[in-house]
Amino acid sequence: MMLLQAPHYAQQSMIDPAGTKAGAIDGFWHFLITTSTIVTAIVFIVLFIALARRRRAADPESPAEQRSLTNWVTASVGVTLVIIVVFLFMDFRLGRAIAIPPQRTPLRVNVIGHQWWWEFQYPDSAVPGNWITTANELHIPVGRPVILRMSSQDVIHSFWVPNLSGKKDLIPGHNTETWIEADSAGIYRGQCAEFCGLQHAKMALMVIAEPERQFEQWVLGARGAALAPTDSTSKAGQQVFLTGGCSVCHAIGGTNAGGTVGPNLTHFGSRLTIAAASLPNTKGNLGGWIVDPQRIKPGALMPPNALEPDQLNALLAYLEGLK
Ligand code: HEC
Ligand SMILES: [Cu+2]
Repeated sequence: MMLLQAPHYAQQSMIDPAGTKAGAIDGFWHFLITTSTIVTAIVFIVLFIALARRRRAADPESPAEQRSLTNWVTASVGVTLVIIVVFLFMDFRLGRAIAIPPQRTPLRVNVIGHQWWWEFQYPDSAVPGNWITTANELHIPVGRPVILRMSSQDVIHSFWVPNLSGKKDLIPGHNTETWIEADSAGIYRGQCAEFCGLQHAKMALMVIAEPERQFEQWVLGARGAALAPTDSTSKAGQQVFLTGGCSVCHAIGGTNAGGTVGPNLTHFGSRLTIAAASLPNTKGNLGGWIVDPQRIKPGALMPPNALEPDQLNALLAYLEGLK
């Protein structure tokens, strides 16, 4: 996949943190793994020593031997308890520490879960209605906390971008909140982490973290309506889109397509992937998707489309041109 070779593309991993929050979780995870490994090693060493000694002991049933065994067991249970209480205490402390985002002007984004894709809205407090609505790719500025206000349109989903943050559920009819922050620019893959139906596995997302200036530029572009098509092929493609039923489910800013069942396609041409990071956004993949989404994502809530080859070509030119 071309995307995997893009500069700064981070492999989805919780032990390769790229933000303070993920870093704290990673640190704790390493502490748990190290402690558990040491304990396991000690248990095995003691087990082998005990096996060897048992054969040599003169009288294993003697009161002295029994007392010694009781002491060993009591001590081990005591140490285990202490370790578990320390784990518990550290876990609570970490949970509290990462619950509240750093006190710096945060960016606020609404996240809405759908079967099986992600909707992102950037509210604009200065000009209400001047919102950005996009899908499956969450653009954020580097070094600034991003507060995500989450809900779901259908079933429970869970937002998880391992390199940036732990999981948080998206619950229908109930808002939840979490925050993320990226320390360095890059593309971080995320994944729905709560089984949500047939295509749960293909409900991924990309977080695109850019330096503040680049992010502001993206905002300016994303806020605008889609550029009107200029060449005749794209113009024909727009007609196919507007008359072919696509606009019942999809919105494109600046046209009268206002559907909200599927992802907003206003700037679709600038997305890296299609169908919740199922495939790279290439003309070939897009054509395959439009003709038969069920081949790529069986059960996806988009019907197949029987289009004449020239209709399809025009439609592809139009959609890929929506930068
Ligand atoms: C019944 C509603 C419906 C209709 C009609 C429909 N779509 Fe979709 N479309 C969806 C849904 C839902 C998704 C998200 C599927 C997923 O990722 O699971 C989607 C996804 C897409 C995507 C990928 C978007 C992204 O950002 O990943 C494109 C492109 C697209 N549709 C184009 C079209 C075109 C072109 C037409 C008309 C020929 C069309 N759709 C008709 C519901 C619909
Ligand atoms: Cu899911």
